[in-house]
Amino acid sequence: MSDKEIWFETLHSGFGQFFSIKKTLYHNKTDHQDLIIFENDVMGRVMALDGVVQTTERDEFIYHEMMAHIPIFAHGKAKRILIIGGGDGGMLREVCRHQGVEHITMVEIDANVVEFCREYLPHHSAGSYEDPRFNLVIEDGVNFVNQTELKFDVIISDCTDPIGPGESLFTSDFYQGCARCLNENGIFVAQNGVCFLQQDEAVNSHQKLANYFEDVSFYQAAIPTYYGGIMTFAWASQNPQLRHHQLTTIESRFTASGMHCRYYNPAIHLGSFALPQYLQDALSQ
Ligand code: AG3
Repeated sequence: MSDKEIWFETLHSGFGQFFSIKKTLYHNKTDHQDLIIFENDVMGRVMALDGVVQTTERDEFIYHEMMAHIPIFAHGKAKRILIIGGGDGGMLREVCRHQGVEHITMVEIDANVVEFCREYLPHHSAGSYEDPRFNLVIEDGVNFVNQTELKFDVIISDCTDPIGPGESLFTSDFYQGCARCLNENGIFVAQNGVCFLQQDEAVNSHQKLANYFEDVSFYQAAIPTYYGGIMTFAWASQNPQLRHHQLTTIESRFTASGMHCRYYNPAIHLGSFALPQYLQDALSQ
């Protein structure tokens, strides 16, 4: 390893992770951020934006399955899905697996992320850009949700952390726009960082979302490359029942879908809403 170039993540100063670069496939500044895609012996291809790992070939399935299938199975009849961000294509791939979904819009601010991930991370999108239900919009997510006339059943905010272009996707403006373009029984989910290291992010999102949604909470999964423990996903809807399904309800929806996942299953679905006490305490202060 010693003769290979080492890439250090810079998200949390003073505590982090590194990757050895077997080969750099792409590295350049886009109009919005610094984009690197490289090959690593352990994690496969790795994509980072502004020094923060966004996705790796080896563990991306955990994140994408959890953000797509939890809200879609909880909803039960989701036909129209909005993905905000998602430029690597992994979220689109998982959403496309739902045959009941009729329309998918993805709003990504950075066309270059889409272009180079299609080229260098082909297993992420896995052909889903060709899906006839799919519509790509290159635009700022905040503008889109505040201006569109379209309505959605599920909104998935597959964003970066609230630094750089991702910052606006953690604002009241964005949450209000999302509440505005959700149908009745609609569900909003968003990545909210690793709560052990980024607890303020969860607390802030919780406070802001509560101004626009009746039911606001989080669910969680451990994703190895988002180091520091579990990642929390914000959950917001006007209907608290959507977060409290019986196992049998989710099981029958999952069975009917004919899907088999690598991380998600109905027991994980229910269990992922259990949150550590330190997070519950922080949220209730
Ligand atoms: N975007 C979320 C990356 C979060 C990184 N944050 C962290 N490690 N705390 C993932 C994009 C995948 N489609």
